[in-house]
Amino acid sequence: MAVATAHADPKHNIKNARQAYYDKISKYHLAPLWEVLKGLVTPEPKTQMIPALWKFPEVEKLMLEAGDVITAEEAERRVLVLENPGDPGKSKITNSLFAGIQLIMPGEIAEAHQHVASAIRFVLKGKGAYTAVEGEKSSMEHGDFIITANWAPHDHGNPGKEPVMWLDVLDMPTVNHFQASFANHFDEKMQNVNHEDGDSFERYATGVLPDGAAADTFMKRSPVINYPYAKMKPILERLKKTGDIDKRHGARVRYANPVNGGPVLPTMGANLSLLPKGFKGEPYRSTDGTVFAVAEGKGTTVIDGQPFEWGVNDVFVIPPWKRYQHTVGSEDAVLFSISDRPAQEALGIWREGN
Ligand code: 1HN
Repeated sequence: MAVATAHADPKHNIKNARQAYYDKISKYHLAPLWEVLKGLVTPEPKTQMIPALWKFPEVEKLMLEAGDVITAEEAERRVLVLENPGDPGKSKITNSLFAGIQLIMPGEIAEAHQHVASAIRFVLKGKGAYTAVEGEKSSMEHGDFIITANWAPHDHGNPGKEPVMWLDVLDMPTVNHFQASFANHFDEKMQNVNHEDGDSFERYATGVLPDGAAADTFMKRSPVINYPYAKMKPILERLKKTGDIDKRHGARVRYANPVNGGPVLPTMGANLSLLPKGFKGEPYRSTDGTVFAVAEGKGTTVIDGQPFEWGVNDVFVIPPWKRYQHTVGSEDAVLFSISDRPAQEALGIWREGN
């Protein structure tokens, strides 16, 4: 009877036959696309990443405790990874980006190294530290945006009196996706400094370019090491004053490569935005997962229907294609943001919507 029942159920038979076939082809490292196709080519972006917010007062407290358990020298870089709760243990905040908070205590240095992954730093708290990038020693002030391009030698130090903390964002997951990572340590702990503080900004980002500015070198990345907050904030105020306020993003500038107007790095692009008091942003979404850091003020961002309330130096992340909307109350707020948009644009896959 059992045999007769199996024959009477053609669906059952075909299932068995298919499974036997799949088992057979797997020995040849072959697999049926038709079983997985719908999950691979999705009609809309699919992500395991979830929206998340890190409150600075909590992070700061825990970060200072790290100062007690490990020195910057032992750690190489004393960084707490901002792990996306949707994908813990991967050192990712989005699928393509790493983010972390770095602490350097008075008297410490973080030794010179270089790697293929590009980094950006957005300075959160403390005064008196510097980062030296490609021979330019740059002081770090709250809100400064500092780039460390692919293979650029860099070291940090804190000759000041206060702990200094900043946000690090790297394209490391992108580099590792391509399995193209290289890194190198130098014999000398610190670089030879041959450019004074602010040199690259003054040379390249004030309306002139050094004659014969190395066009090839700076087509893919900005020559500017530090875009100081003190120079950026007045530009946002100008936009606000003339009403140049985007309905989704507020009064926003894009950090640009002054040689060609392109993004600061080929893999990562950044913006700085002033949300004027009373701002109620229209909804927005885009395929670039975006990390925000709060430079000034407080407000609320509704992400995928969920409200996230933020204050100064908080960091939050919006995964790809999640709809979001910023609102601020009775004071202006300033938001820094960084994403993989330039990489997606270079590949022709970036999209935005509402
Ligand atoms: C790195 O080199 C730094 O140089 C910071 O400060 C964070 C995260 C992953 C890999 C390398 C730095 C990093 C990093």
